[in-house]
Amino acid sequence: MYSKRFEKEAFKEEVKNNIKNLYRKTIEEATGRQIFQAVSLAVKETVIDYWLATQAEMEKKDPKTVYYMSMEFLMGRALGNNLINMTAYQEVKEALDEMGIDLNIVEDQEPDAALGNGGLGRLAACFLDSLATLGYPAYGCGIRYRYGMFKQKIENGYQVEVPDNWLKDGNPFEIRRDEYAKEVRFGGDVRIEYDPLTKRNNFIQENYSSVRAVPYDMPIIGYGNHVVNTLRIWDAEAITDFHLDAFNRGDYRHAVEQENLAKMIVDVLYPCDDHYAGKELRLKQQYFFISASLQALLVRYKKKHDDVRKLHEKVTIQMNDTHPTLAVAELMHLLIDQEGLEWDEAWDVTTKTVAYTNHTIMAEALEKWPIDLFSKLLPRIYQIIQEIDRRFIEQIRVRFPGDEGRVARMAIIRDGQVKMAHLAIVAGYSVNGVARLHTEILKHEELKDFYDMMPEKFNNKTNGITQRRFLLHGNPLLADWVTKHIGDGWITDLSEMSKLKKYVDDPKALAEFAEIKYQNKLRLAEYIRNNNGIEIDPRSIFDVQVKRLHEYKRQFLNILHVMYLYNQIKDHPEMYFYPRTFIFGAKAAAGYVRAKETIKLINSVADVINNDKSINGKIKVVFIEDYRVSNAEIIFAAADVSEQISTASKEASGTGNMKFMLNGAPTLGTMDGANVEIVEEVGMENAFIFGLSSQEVIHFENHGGYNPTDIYFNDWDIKRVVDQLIDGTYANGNREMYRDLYDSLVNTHGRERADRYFILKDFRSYADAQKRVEEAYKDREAWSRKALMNVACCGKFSSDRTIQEYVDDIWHLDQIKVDA
Ligand code: 26M
Repeated sequence: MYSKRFEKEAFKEEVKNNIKNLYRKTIEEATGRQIFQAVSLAVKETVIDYWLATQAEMEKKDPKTVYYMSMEFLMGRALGNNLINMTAYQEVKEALDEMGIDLNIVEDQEPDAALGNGGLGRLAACFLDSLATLGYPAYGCGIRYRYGMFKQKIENGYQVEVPDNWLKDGNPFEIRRDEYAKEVRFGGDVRIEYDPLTKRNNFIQENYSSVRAVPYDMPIIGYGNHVVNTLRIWDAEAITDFHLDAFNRGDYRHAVEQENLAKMIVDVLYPCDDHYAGKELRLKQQYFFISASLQALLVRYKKKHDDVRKLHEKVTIQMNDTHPTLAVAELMHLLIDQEGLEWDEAWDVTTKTVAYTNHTIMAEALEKWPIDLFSKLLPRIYQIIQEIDRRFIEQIRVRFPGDEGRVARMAIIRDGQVKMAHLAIVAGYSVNGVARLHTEILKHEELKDFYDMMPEKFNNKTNGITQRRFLLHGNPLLADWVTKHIGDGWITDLSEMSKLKKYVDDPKALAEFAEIKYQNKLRLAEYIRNNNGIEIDPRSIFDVQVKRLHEYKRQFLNILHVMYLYNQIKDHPEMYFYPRTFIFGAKAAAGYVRAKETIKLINSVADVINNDKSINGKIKVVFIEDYRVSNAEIIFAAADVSEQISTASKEASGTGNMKFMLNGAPTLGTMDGANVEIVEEVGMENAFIFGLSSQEVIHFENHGGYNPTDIYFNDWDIKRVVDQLIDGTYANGNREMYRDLYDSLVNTHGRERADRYFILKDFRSYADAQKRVEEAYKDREAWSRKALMNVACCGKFSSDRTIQEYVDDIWHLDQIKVDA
């Protein structure tokens, strides 16, 4: 019954029928969007069969399952990826061809599911892909935001944010599961009632507001194995019974309030990934999805098991950063107040069930909730955290008698705040960083106190990416070429890529490989022509920096260097210069002023340089609007150079760096995050490394920083570029437009050091590395060899490897097999 595969004729019939039944139209009359819906629904037919088969297998085997809790899942588009993982892409493409429909165009009709900001959200999406592909039972648990990450428009060089109404035409792959709805309660008071029968205090929440959480399930399809896991995202609704009831009682206001609360909670993803702002609504979002997910998880567990004291034998919960850390206290609440466990029993289960991943050392991103806000919104949860804190502090005092400084640094509740990272570490049975260097910095700097007390919890899990989306789907030319040379084993075992090493000295192979890069550059050039109206030279070096805009990621360093090159070309028109296209893509958080100024600067520099005929097109600068998962696939495939230039120690891992490597773009970067491991795999000679080490940066930071004016006044090329920020060169004579960016480099702002991110300090070394890139690129065959070595050495950076490590060291899941 499950073996229904794509039979071409049946599939074509299905698409036609869908268009007829959904829209009362023929294929010829249907719009692109309608065809997308019809095709997706036809695909869903088969998906559902696999999904049912997977569920049946889980029912039978009762395997241990991971619940990956995340505020973000940056899934991108589903249709193409689903076809790829069902190994049906080619057949469907042919079937549609026969109907006069181009699958590529159909795919382009789908909006990205942009339920995430950047690295952390996309990592969650890659992990789900790998879990299903490796046959591990997993649920992603998150929020079904009405509006995902905003769409970025560039107007007059400035970023403008436009709402992303991604559900407007409906989401064809999701299934609403009304029967699994749960109630989530906010606010009110906790009444303590002694029960003489059980001789226990009962904690009863009263006068609360509540919403109804309704899950929507999305299929997560494993590659070629018929496993379909579930991404469960929660929508919020007003509780209608209550609404009527309240209305009848005349409590109209309360009813309307609950309606509004429900609408607000899931309305929009917070579009910042850098700054914790202490917004009450954000805390509501967190509790909403955590409470609903845990309630559902317990119901599912109890269907097969009667002793919740053994929950950890069948369930593990991974918290994607501190955003889901309320899971610790909510699980305690459910186990104690609903399941009747004693505190110690509940704590034993909880601390064997939850684990925590840290994604940043940036202090401003740490979640610390004001006590008054927290205790009003979540009174019972707050009580529980107080008790966890009280017991933890007792333990610190036993381990480190008399060390009250340590108590102050490690307490969960301190200085009027609830520190979520501390709670996550105290309760988690595992604490992991996301690249080797990052984990070392956590152990020896940021989380040193916790590492001293509980070293056994700490471990590293270097991030990875899924090659199914970022090579097989995103770069079909290279994917086919690789398969032709080494077979298709790499699709599920990326370490097979090392077999390409035998071609790195084969001129014919190198020429073919270079030609594929060229074809991909043509594809990107066309995208840029259509979207930016800029003509770029496909023979120029495509030098690419795409990622969220952040000061620590140093897009500013990149554009200052472009300004420096431009000065050189203007001064020495006769000088040899290999044509370069500098490509940027980045969204700035809506309230991050300096990030937005940097976007404006990049666009201004682009305007000036791209319109200067005197430089013969030697440099072009392109800012790609609305960088997102779908255009990322096109960008990575076409890149020659991967810019990974964060201030050392600041980028926890980076995952874009791995996507470039997979697509044959050498890294130009600092020894930061996973760059360190990339270089270790590919060899120094196949990367371009520059800048301060993390130890040097940390040393400067611990000793009051460094003095950028020493550099400014002694390096005239640097001074000239920095001064051009305030002499009107890139601002039509306006000297104020980039004053703040200028100041950030050379003037101390209140408590903020000048050049906090060591841009001037690293400038020369960056310019030298860029020079080495140019020299290396001139030797076209030697360059292709470097590029191919990057592909050949990328095996470690598959999220399949990462997930296998999570399973072996943290989750201990049972694998499942699905016959179809
Ligand atoms: C916090 C508070 C309020 C609103 C939003 C946030 C928030 C959202 C996302 C904070 C951080 C967020 O993401 C951080 C992130 O993406 N970190 C990146 O994680 C990647 C995956 O591990 C790493 O590769 C990157 O180095 C790291 O920057």
